[in-house]
Amino acid sequence: MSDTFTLINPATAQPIGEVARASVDQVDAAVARAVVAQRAWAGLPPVARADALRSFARAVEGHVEELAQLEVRNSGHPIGSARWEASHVAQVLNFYAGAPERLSGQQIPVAGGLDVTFHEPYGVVGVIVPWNFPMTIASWGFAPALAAGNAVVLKPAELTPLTAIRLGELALEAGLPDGVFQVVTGSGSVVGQRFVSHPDVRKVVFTGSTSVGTDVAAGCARELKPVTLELGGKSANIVFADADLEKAAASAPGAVFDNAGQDCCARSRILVERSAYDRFLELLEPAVKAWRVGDPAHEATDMGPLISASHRSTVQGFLESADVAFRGSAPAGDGPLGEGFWLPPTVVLAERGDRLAREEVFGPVVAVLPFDDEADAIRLANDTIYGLAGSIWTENLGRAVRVARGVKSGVLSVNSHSSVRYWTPFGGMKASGLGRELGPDAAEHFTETKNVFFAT
Ligand code: TAP
Repeated sequence: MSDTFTLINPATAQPIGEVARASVDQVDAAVARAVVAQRAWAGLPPVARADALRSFARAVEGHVEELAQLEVRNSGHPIGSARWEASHVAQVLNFYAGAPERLSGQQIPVAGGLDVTFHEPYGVVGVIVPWNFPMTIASWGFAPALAAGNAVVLKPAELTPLTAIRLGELALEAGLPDGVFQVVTGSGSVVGQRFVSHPDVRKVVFTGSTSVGTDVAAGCARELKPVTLELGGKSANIVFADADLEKAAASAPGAVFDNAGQDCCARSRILVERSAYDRFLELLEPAVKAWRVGDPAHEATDMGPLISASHRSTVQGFLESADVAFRGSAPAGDGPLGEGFWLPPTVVLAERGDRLAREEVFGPVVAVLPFDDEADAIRLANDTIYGLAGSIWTENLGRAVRVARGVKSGVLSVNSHSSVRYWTPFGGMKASGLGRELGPDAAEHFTETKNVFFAT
């Protein structure tokens, strides 16, 4: 096997560079460096770790444009989204820079002595991320892990390593000690698997597909190693007849076609109360047709290409026998973008039980289904193996609360499609994951509690 792999710009299908493919020995060398570096990192005063993370955040802030341009070329993200993603990484680092000084334990009343708990870092944490949001998802793992005193070895997806590599360089330039944060590029079956089996990697954070995540979890279980899993989704956008239908329809394309639908939180099912179904589709059509698909480097673009030719074929496979209601547009022909991996945003009418109503597509395809009443909406929303995100549109507060309690998803929003805020917990139920990232407690999730009793 070659020791490098070629990166492709998905908007043009042209090669943009070569990146190293690490061997098991190279992973082992990175982990060995991390073990040594972690001891010193954890031994620093908390304020020194906080300062180092703030300095890393400032370095990212100072390179937002460069990181965003890399993401445009490597991942096909529209430039506006890519700038948001790079800024988000800086915000996540700043947020968890507050954690080292707040990881306080407890003093527990006991007879005959003093009892205290300590939050101790695991040691080395392996973070494995997918190609859809290469920077942001990486930061959800590495920022709280570093804050808690761990060293991190990050494996980006083979398709999209460029921003991760740059973040590794920025960490060093910002003064993070050598070895505390390393980026190792290579395949999941070599680098990712070695994180699972290596005895000195004491925790794994995996974001990706449910099938690979299940194998990673099984491997970690054999090693008695904790694992956080952020997996697939088939989130429902539930629209009741009493909702502001104009607002719900105008915002629905952004909730599913953002990042060309390659978003674990994509609201890829729109469930509409039967009495509002026709009106909602009437309102949705112009909103989908206005969705601007094209050159990701262009400021006005809403949606770029899919990540690869093979992923586009997979998504097209879902459409073979679909009842397509309407489509948006996408670049075609022999222009500079003609060879890119384009697919127009597509709205299909589905029946309950259809593949498109239950399986994750991970592309710009949304299935619309009618429902009869509140209980039916909850039943339908829960009719998949997943439980990551979802939206509820209604003007009835009591109904919003009842439905939010009934839907088995980790992240829901009412009259909005917001899913990710670094200061609130994020993660999935059922086959969408295990554990939570982000929010006030994430740094603590990268520690083990030690209890010490002092006899007096
Ligand atoms: P996967 O194929 O599962 O890959 C994810 C990561 O795991 C990649 O870095 C991959 O490396 C690595 N990997 C592959 N095989 C591995 C193995 N045997 N052991 C350890 N690591 C391995 O997913 P994907 O196609 O990149 O991403 C799409 C999926 O991720 C979707 O299902 C999506 O819903 C999910 N996702 C979930 C979330 C959250 S937050 N819940 C966020 C984004 C995406 P290679 O690149 O080398 O294959």
